[in-house]
Amino acid sequence: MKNFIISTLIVISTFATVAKASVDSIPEQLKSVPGQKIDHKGVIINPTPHSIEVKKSGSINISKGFRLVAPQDIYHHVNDEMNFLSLKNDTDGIRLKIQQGETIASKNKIKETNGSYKLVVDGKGVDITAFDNDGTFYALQTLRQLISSPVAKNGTLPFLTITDYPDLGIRGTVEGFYGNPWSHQTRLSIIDFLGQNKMNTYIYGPKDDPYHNSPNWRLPYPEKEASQIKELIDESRKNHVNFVWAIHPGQDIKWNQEDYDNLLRKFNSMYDLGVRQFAIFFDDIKGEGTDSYKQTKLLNDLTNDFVITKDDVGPIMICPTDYTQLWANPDLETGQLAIYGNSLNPKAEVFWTGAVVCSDLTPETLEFVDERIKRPALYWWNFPVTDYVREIVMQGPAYGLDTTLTSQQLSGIVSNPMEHGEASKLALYGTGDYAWNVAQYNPLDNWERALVEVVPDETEAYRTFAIHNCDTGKGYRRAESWETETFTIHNYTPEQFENLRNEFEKIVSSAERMKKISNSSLLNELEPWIVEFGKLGQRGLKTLELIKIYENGDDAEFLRAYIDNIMSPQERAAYSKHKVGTLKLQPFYEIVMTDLLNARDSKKSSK
Ligand code: 14T
Repeated sequence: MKNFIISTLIVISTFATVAKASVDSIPEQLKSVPGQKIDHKGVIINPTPHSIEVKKSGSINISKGFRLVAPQDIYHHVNDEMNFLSLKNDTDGIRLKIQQGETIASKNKIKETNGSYKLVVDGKGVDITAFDNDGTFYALQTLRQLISSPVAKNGTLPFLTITDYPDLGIRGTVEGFYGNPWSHQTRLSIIDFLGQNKMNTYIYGPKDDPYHNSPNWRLPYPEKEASQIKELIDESRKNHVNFVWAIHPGQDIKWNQEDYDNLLRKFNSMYDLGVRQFAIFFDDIKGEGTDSYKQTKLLNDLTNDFVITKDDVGPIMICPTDYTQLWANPDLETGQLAIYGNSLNPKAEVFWTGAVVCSDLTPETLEFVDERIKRPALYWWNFPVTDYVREIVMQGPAYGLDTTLTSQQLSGIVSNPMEHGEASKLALYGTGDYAWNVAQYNPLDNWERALVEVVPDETEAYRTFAIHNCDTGKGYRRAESWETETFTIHNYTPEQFENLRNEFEKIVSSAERMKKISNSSLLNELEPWIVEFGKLGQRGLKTLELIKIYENGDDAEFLRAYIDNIMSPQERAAYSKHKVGTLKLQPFYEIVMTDLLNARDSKKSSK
């Protein structure tokens, strides 16, 4: 036992030195999150509408449901999307009038762009004018959110006018991580979530799907997988989401007729399942597959032989091997990006991840890539992906996206999420908000709203869990625990002590409450981290007690309590698989434990 304690103490001091270095040097940019919480006056709509004007007075009673007035051709189509409304045919319901099309849009001075709409609530009812089908769908999503907003709790909607349209054409997610691909259920749920938040793109490209990757990209999906993909496509269509199927053939592709035919055959089999847009990923490969000219020729040939001949297939998206400035050859003639720019079909979308693999979206990095590819890049945001830090669950705000950018600089943004799909919804909620309304994007406010959306029944508990589970420790660093102040045993005020104790208590109770949330898929994903979170809370409380025990001066009692608060090797092992509070709270524990022991030692030797 004694040996164990001594060796543990040694281990701890080693850990603590590392931890101490990191807590003392928390980089300035990890200390806060951009944006601020806003009072939305009970009207919560995501993504943030471009313009919303709530009238000072006037409201309609919606408790009796709606009566749809729309031209025949859109009546049927809209009816499918309205199951959230109680639709009536009698005269009791509030009139919901829908008009759609370019002519009516231009007459009403609505921006003539895909997805654009105007929604008016006044004495006559609800009036929707949309540019196209997507616009009507988005208007109905807005209406759905209005109805479930706090302002409508009493069964009324205030008079208001919303004018709205997306800034970026491509908004959504790329299932592009290493690790367990999402389950079928998760995918369905994500696709619904995308539709509900006006995102229009789901790119299917999990690295660990054998039929996406080498060598089996050549083979058709087995029956079960094929029928599930069909279901995903159906679900996507209902949600106005483009299902883009990606292939990752570069690791073993032979640039010959046989493999070209293999690719064509695979694309055709995916087409038969209903896929209408494709992506080719050449990331993370070595050897022949990286050849820029061959990649370009392949995309161009496929565009001619497949996309154009089918005529209902969208432009191909391509992820270059040079997908980040970190290793992209910058040469304006011989670099891969320049070769794409000079010869790739101009309709092709080209992915880009920024200055490094996981990085912020900046004007500088887009300037670099756009100049070379000669088109606005499609941003592949490696957030909240955690395939390089699987012990972390990323629950922090979606920030690091420049709010001055326009569709001239980027065609869209897709977030590469965690293998934990439900837990990734916080980040997708932000990505969609940014892509829809770039200039007004407010990361912190978005996160506050996302927490309510994802865990409506235990939002406070989820917030406490999330705020302490953001940073990666390495790679794409994220602010964490930004509302919590820690301290050292040598320097703290009673108030700081009290605040921190309250926080650790909140952590313990939040961990308990999180076990009761109704979203059971989210709970399943988070469960091991929730367990660790509860233990961290307990450990923190004991650490604070220990400081007081030490100050009281009873050495025997101190030693007993100290040993009691040492993490056993088993506890360490469990923690190392599911880390929580890595930026501030766990380092606080490590540092205090070391400092207390050192303080006791120097007190003893000075006697
Ligand atoms: F395609 C790319 F844009 C991309 O980001 N590719 C991968 C992606 O699948 C992965 O999820 C992501 C985050 O880890 O980064 C890329 O994968 C890497 C990047 C590296 F720098 C794998 C290993 C690396 F060393």
